Amino acid sequence: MKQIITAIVVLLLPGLLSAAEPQILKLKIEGMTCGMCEAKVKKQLSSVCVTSSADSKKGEGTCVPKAGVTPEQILQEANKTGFKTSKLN
Ligand SMILES: [Cu+2]
Repeated sequence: MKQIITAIVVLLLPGLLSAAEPQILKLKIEGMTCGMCEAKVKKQLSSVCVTSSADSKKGEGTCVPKAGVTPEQILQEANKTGFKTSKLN
């Protein structure tokens, strides 16, 4: 009986872990020069991301997508800011 339970846990574990861990999308954001630019990107991303970040020095950003949001939708939203955005991962 114990073996069966162990087998079930082992089988279910990868699925549970991937469901619990939100996938962070890494973005390349070109053209940001200051904190205002970062704020503009983050504000735009707030409609599609649970949390987001933007770093003008690195020219990068991150986004934890809201449920059901695709990476394409996030890029579309980010590109509305005028800063050319592409996926890093
Ligand atoms: Cu700026």
